[in-house]
Amino acid sequence: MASSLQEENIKAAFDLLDTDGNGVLERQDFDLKAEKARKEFALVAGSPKHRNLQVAYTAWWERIRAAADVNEDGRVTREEFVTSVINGMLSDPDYFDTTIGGFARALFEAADDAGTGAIGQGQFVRIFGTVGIPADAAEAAFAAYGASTIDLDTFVTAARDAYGSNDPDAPGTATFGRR
Ligand SMILES: [Ca+2]
Ligand SMILES: [Ca+2]
Repeated sequence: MASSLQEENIKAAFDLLDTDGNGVLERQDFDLKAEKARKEFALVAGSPKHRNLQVAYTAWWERIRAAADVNEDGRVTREEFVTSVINGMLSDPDYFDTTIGGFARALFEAADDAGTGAIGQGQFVRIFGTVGIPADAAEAAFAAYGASTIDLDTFVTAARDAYGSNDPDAPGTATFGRR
């Protein structure tokens, strides 16, 4: 069974992903997210980093759609989403890497404009801002690392924990403001 913490975070993820706020997830919600990140990090349209973002968001949407859109109308309801994520987590140990991992990497690379392989608090907050997470929640999540910068692997783990950690003390778990 998924814990109530996981379920709360998955519900919060749905609300974040429903970018246009119409109560269902559709391809457009993910296109809007990718565009928001492109603007935030001033990526040149069609550049490799921009394409990576689009590919990652589209892949994430397709994964959600394939698992959750039972009636194949191109729309995923909150209930469909929660059920599919919980089933995915329980049945596939690589679920997060294949869903969240790609998009987290693409966002990290978009923010890491100097290509140093590390990002500071400001970049971290901007990344989470493009997803829809308030700055204070992102700052608190970053502060939990107790470091001035974090690397890609740490960031991917943070994104994974925000989404589905069962450990209330993992730094990323509180990203949605819930413990
Ligand atoms: Ca929507
Ligand atoms: Ca549907």
